[in-house]
Amino acid sequence: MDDHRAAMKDHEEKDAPVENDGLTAAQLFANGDGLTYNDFIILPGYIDFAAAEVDLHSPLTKKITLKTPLVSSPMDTVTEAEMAIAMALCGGIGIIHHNSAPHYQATQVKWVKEYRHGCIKDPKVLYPFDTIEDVINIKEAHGFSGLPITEKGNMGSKLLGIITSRDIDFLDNSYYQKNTKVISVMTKFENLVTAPVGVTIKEANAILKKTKKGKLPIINDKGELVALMSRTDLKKNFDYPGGSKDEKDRLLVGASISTRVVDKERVKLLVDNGVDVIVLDSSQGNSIYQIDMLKYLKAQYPDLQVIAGNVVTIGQAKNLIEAGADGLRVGMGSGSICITQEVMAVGRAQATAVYKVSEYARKFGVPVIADGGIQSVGHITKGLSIGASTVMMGSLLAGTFAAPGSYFFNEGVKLKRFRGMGSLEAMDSRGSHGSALDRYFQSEIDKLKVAQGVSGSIVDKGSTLKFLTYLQCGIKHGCQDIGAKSITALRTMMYSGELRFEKRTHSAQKEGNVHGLFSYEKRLF
Ligand code: CPR
Repeated sequence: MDDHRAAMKDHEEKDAPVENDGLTAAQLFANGDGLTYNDFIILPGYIDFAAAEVDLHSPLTKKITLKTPLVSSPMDTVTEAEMAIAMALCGGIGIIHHNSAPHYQATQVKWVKEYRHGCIKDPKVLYPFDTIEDVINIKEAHGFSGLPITEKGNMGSKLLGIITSRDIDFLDNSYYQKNTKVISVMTKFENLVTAPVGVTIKEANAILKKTKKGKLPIINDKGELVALMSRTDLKKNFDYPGGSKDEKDRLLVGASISTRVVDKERVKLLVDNGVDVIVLDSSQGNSIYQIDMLKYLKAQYPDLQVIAGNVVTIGQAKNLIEAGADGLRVGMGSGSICITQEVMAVGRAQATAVYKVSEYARKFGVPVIADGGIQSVGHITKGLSIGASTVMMGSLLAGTFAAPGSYFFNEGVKLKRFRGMGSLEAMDSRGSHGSALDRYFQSEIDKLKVAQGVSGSIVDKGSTLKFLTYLQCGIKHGCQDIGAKSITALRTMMYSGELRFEKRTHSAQKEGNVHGLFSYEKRLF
């Protein structure tokens, strides 16, 4: 070969496309193995933008787009009003569970829709003869202090005072002190800063700023407590401008229902209270019951967005898309508390399910939620990179402040309860409030319940809002490494084959985790 030809060959090789490095998503999922998020890794791309510039907008349903692709699961230890508010403030959405009486669920929806920054909807209120120990317990269980005390110990009764950490910090720990009645140590009404009913958020904010108080009780002309504003909640107005909102500037919220006919009444209540999206909650969504309910909802409430599921195959997805689904929830047996695959012998590895269903559903413009099995922020980025538009989380959010339930201690570790919705414990609780939790318990003739999940506890993860901010930043950094400036770009890169993946052997997975240390502390943010 002469010099000229050798130089030409060199040149051609340098300019040759590098598509052979790694696999396309289609190749990754081609051979029929069931892959989980841990079984593959995304190869890095080219960075020419800052992580902060990454745009996280992504569709939840045909008509609703979220600013952040995060959804909290309709589980009774994950999503009630407080979690849904936190999710919406961060640009995601919470789906209120239906393991409760219809009016209870509808009230949760109402609280989210009526949420005004700074106003605590259902504050803990003390009775004058409650004790310091009660205050300490509330502080430990819920993480807040600054409790109003009223004549009858509830809202709507005459305000007598407020008790804050400052009132009790210097009391010693003795039996006597713990049993001291709050009335004798509280800051009394005459020394409180209050505001009258009708005060605007702006005015309340100015008062809190000026007085440097943490809480501002709102009272009527009879001196009765009607609302409580909180400084930390007011601050959220400024810290979380990118919330998910409807056209009336109210936070977005979803709610789950079962496919039982009685839940047609439940939906009516939810719609009356302003719900934005309904999730049909079945572990195997491809059923005549779900299809009938879906058709009914789309006919009865044409403007209501309905997410159907759960599905893991193209066949299941096809039926629900044809019946009018506005979004699909994908996952069967991948949840952290789940024993469905073990007990029912049915399900699918989550990454494969997400890829297959998303690839099919996109042809009909139906977005997919990757539901379950999200153990880290990396898993979120992986779910989005194989076609999901949003991800739904249970365990990752359980244990944060806004998850329902109180904290408790076990051997010095601060914990909250977390349970599968098909655990015996969750199913048993349905009798007490007449809910129709039949996701896992199909009909009245099922005399013996077959559990599809477990019940347990989860370690305290602190502030929900901080944790969600960490997740947002994590996804942005992941996208930056990949070279995708938005979630939309990420999906386009995947389907065009530009995004490259690699399977991970067992030892590659071990290598990708912390190894070789005697001890370490894993702090995430
Ligand atoms: P993680 O995020 O905790 O892994 O999974 C949450 C998801 O698990 C829920 O959104 C739901 O789809 C699913 N799930 C909840 N309870 C379950 C039981 Cl008892 N069994 C199977 N899956 C369950």
